[in-house]
Amino acid sequence: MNTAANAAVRDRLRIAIQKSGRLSEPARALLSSSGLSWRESRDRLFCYGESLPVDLLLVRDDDIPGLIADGVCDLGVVGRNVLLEHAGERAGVGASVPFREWRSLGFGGCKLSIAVPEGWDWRGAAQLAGKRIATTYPNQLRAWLHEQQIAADVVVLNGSVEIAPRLGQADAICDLVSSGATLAANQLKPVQVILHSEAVLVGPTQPFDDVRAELADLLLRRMDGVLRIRDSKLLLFQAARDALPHVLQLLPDAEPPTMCAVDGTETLALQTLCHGAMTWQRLEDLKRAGAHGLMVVPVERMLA
Ligand code: PRT
Ligand code: ZN
Repeated sequence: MNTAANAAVRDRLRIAIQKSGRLSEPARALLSSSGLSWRESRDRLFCYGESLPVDLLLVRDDDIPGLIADGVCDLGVVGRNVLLEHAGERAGVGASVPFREWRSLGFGGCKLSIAVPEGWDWRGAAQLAGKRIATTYPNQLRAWLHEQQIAADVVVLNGSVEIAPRLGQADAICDLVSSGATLAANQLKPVQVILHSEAVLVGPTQPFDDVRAELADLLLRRMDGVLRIRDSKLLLFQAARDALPHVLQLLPDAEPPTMCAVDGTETLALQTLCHGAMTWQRLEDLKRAGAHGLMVVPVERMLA
C-alpha cells in the first residue's frame, strides 16, 4: 500500500466497517449513536463524515485488519475471530502485528468451536489426535492444538466447512457457532469452544501522533458512553431510611445512588443507574422490600 498517499488524509479519521453482513448494521448504529453522520458516495464504499471528520470505508470484514496494518484505515469494527486469525497469520510469517483490540462491542457474539459427528462418544480433546479437522481458521486451530499438545491434521477450507465430514474430507470441524442450528442440520455437535468471539473495535498498537489522537479519544469516550448505557435504565424511587439496606441489596447492578431527604420525613428520594434488565418481577421485589413510587426511565446519552 502507498503510505505516502495516505499521509495526505491524516487530519481525518477513517473507520473500516463491514459493507454487508452480520456486523454492518450494528456497527453503523453504534457509530451513529456516538454522534457520527455521513454523506454516502454513489458506490457506497466510502462515506464522508459530516458531523465530525470521521469517514467510513465499507469493505469485506476479512480485509479490515490488513487495511489497518497498511495504514489505509485507522480503526475498524470486526469479529475477534477475524482479528485473531490475521494476527496469527502475520505472527506465523514473522511479521509484526500492528493492530490490537481496543474495545469489545457487545454484538456479533459467537463461539469458534470444535464440532464432531453426533455419533461420536466425546470424552475430551485428546480424541482429536491423528484426526483431520476442517476449518477456515487454521491459525487459531493450530495454536489451540499446540497448547493442548495434540497432533492433528488441519484441513484448510474457504467455506462450507460443516459439510466436510459428510464428504469425507475431515473427521471433525472447527467453525463459528451461534444458535447451533447449522451444526445440527449437518448431524454435528459442538464439543469444545476455542474462542468466545464478538465484534470488537480494532485500532493500531501505536498511539496516533497527530490530530487523529484527539478524534479517536473523543470517539472512544462517546462509544463508552453508548456501550455503558445500552441496557441501562435510570431508576427513581422513594424508600424509608430504615428500609434502604434491604432495597439496595436487590440492586447489585446499580451505580451508587444519589439520595435526598423528603422534607420533614424519614423518607429518602433516590435515583440510580441500573445496568441489568429492570423487569416487572424486579420492581415488585423492590416494592416488597420497601421502595415506592418506582419509575424506570430510559437513558438517551451519558458522558462520564
Ligand atoms: O462478505 P464478508 O466477508 O464481509 O462477510 P462474511 O460472510 O465473512 O461474514 P458474516 O457477515 O457472515 O459474519 C461476520 C462476523 O459475524 C463473523 O466474523 C463473526 O464474528 C460474527 N458471527 C456471529 C458469525 C456468526 N455469529 C455465525 N453464526 N459469523 C458466522 N456465523 C455462521 C456460522 O458459522 C454458521 O455457519 O452462521 C451460520 C449460522 O450459525 P448458527 O450456529 O446460528 O446455525
Ligand atoms: Zn468475511
